[in-house]
Amino acid sequence: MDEKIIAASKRHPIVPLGEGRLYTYGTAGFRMKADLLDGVTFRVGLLAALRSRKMSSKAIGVMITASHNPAADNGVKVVDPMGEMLEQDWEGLATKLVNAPTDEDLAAQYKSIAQQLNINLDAPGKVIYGRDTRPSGHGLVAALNDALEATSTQATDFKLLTTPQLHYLVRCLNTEGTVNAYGAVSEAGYYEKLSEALVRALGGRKASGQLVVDCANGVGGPKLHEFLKYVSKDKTGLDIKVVNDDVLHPEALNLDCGADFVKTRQKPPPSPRPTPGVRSCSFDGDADRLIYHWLDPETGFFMLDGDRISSLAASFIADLIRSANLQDELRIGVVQTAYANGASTAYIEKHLQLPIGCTPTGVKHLHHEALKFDVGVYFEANGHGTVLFSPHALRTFRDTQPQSPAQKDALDVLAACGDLINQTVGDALSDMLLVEVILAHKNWTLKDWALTYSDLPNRLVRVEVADKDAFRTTDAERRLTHPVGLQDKIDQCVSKYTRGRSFARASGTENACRVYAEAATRSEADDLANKVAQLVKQYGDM
Ligand code: 16G
Ligand code: MG
Repeated sequence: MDEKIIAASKRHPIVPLGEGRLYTYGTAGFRMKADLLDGVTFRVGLLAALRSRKMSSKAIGVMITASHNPAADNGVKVVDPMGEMLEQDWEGLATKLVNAPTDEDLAAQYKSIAQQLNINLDAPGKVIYGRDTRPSGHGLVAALNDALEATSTQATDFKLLTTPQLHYLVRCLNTEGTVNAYGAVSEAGYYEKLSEALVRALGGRKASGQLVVDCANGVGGPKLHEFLKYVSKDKTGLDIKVVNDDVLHPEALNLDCGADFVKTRQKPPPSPRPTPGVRSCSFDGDADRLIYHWLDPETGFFMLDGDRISSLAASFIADLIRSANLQDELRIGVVQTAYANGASTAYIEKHLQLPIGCTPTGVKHLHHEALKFDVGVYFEANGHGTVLFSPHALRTFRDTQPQSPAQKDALDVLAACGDLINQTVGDALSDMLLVEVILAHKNWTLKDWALTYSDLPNRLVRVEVADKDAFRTTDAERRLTHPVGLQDKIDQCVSKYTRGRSFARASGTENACRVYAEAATRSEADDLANKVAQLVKQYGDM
């Protein structure tokens, strides 16, 4: 085994990052310029081989993607058996394994982790993997496969997939043949499950008007085309026009399009030219983020981000739960991060009267918190999120005897939503179908949806600092404990603005700090963001 790993590792050398710098498994796994990733991916293969054996030979997923990042980047992350993100303790092991200085050290680390965690290396191991459309994905898959071969791990290549599809497949594979079977273990199984749930969730209603879907020139494009083959336009009213679906020119990926572009630039993708009044939405490069938007003929561009999707979904499901007379039986809650617009938080708390949890940035934190509810709605403002239903909730939808046609309808739609909404991770395609279902039920346009509340103007600023690790936070990243004294200064600053709120945190994906600010007016929000950014810069350079 040792020799095999060492020999294979020699074909996938790790590129030293230089003095004191380490590869770290962050919020999105390992992500960087693709040419640094060959050795990293090989080593992640070793980690996945260990993880599968630790998890009683269950299948582990590995996804090769850099999501919304530029085409030249790539990334690799590990999916746990139920389709969740890799368990946090293992992130440290991943970092350790990837930074082993020599091939021999690597093989020794592999064995020592197995020993420490009582992993039987002779047990069977199983890993499945997929990749987005980046050309560098081919080579990285080969590196991954070499690690699986060197460790005699059974490997299945699902080729091109969206990230949420891989999460789906991992869960399906590990629940196959059990009472919790999640679906057929194939891409077709995914489309069948969603298209069938879509019809049930609509319950005879139809989507109206065209929906233009910007696929960021990423893997979402071909996958959405594929999905549409499973959907009857007549039955569902779904009239989708797929745009920015060019996967033949790799450099086009995420370039001036996609969910991240729309969210950060607060404008529609310039191409194709947006038609005023048409309902539109954008996926990111691996189709796990969704942002709705449209160009209003009178008032201009308007965006419905993750906060909006979250409050829409929460209000819809809470209404259904009341119609099903289950409000005393099932607890529904919403989970956000500090980036959620204050207006959305107030709307959910005061108007919808639902409990809210706030967690640090990163999907795994939100997901974990959402599991505490029977129905947990979680979204990051950037458009990543989903709705989790507990086994108890799903059973209740199925087993409750309806006392009226209205109650039956509510129970059926709730059960359908449980199948429509990806239970493993945020999924742009599945979330989009949910939004379409809700709009059809409410007979709403995007404008009706937008009118539910008004966002507070906000601004995000990126600040370069010498050492981002000097910035440490508490209270779900809403307050800084370090550098000492900075939080007081921020508080003083914030207190001068109407409805002002601001926080600073170290990025988990780049070497920089991010400052968020919101206030009653555009100019106040901009001003507050700049003032806090100056403070961060000043303390960062001290
Ligand atoms: C990663 C996270 C995303 C988060 C972002 C924040 C996952 C799968 N992805 O992309 O949820 O919003 O990082 O980036 O957890 P930042 O730390 O650089 O602000
Ligand atoms: Mg993504």
